Amino acid sequence: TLPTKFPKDFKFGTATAAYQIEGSKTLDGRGFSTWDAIRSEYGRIRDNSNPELSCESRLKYKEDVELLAKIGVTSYRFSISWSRILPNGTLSEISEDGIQYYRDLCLLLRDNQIEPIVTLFHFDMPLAIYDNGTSWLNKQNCDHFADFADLCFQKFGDLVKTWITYNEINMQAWSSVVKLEGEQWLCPDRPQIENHQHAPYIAAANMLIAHAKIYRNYEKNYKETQNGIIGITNGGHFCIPASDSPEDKEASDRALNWLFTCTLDPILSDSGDFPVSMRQKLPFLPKFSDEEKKMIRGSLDFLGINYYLSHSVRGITDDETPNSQSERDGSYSLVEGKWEKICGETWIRYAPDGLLMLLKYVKEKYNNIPLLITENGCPDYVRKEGEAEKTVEEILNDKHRIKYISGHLEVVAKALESGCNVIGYTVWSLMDNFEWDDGFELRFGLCRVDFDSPEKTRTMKQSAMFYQKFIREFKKHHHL
Ligand code: GCO
Repeated sequence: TLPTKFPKDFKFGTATAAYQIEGSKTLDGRGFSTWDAIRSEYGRIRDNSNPELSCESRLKYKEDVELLAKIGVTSYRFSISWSRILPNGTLSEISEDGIQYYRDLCLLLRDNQIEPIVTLFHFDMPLAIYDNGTSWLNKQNCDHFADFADLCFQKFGDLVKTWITYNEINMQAWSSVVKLEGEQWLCPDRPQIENHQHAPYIAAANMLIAHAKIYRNYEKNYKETQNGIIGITNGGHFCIPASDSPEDKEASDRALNWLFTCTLDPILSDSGDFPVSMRQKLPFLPKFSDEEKKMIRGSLDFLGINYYLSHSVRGITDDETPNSQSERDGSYSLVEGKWEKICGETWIRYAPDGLLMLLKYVKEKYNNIPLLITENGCPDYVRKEGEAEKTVEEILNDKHRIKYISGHLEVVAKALESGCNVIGYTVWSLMDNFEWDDGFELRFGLCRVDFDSPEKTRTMKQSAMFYQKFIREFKKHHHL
């Protein structure tokens, strides 16, 4: 009965991102992106996989749309590669072939009654402009991004009605620190940032301004004729106090501000600013002008959330070192052991209870803004030391993923019952793909990709069949 609990217009989809699936890195006159550079450095990607290896979805997109249609999804979230459209990152050169590719993809989706949900930035910045400055720390890049978005509205706006400016704006901001500390080789001429600790906040502020510019541009010039909606996706790092003690509660609230609400409060809270607890602790936080605040506040039609796990948080004493590097500004520690490691030795935890709390939190805090779950899913089982390698047959029989997905769907149904404004659920990912620093070690696909075969053969795992059946029942119930 679970599938019948979702309203008729609920979006059931899967997601991918351009750099993770496309391959064909020079086709269409595509320019290189930051991730081409990262991958070409031996040792940077955990499995040292061949930088050319990919799903080749740029060439096999027809087959992929067939797969989507077979599973029966009503929406497909993918991203447009900025440098496939603008090889230099700027309007100085426009690839008509790149534009044609994404139009063809959208048209094919339309023929199959699948709604495109398009992410404009999913971590792959054109290398040409990254070198220029330092990623999002350079305000000029925000203007280039706004130009790119405008071009996308012009070229695809007749076919695309649901846009996402940034994927995981919070995580993108955080990783700019790592980039500065560990990746100087990528930006030898980087401007002197006084203190590396400041970088994520400067990046976050710049990205929020770019997002708002894009939103206001759409509102003014495209909304009336195209009638689409614009959202932003945040990584859904929910935080739960490790105990009832006031110290843990305080630390957990603060952690949530750092990890989650930081990039949303300026858009969705009345203050139009970063959370107060951050302003108090970080006097150097960038300040928004009144004009910027006005532009940012309310610049959102729906909120996208990627949800994979929650954190159990405890407070620490002043002389204790937090246990997690990236969270050092927050002065708190994350506690292990509360949730099941459903897919073996990975960072994923099975915490659907956290998703329910997160959905309720967003409902209360942000006035029940429409919320799209833009990603949720888990990788194939990762064996512990000494455990035997899984056979292909075992990989295809992915019971743990069915448990993971159905557990979260149950929670979404509960959230709907209690009045949360969830408009859709998206599985990460349609198929196994390039998992950033983890290379091909973590495979999140509903469909297996045989990367060793020249055809990169796709095979539906049991979870794909589960999702297919689920959506079929949902459609049947609503006579779709
Ligand atoms: C991210 C993404 C995806 C990942 C997925 C699994 O958060 O990095 O949006 O690109 O592949 O989250 O880690």
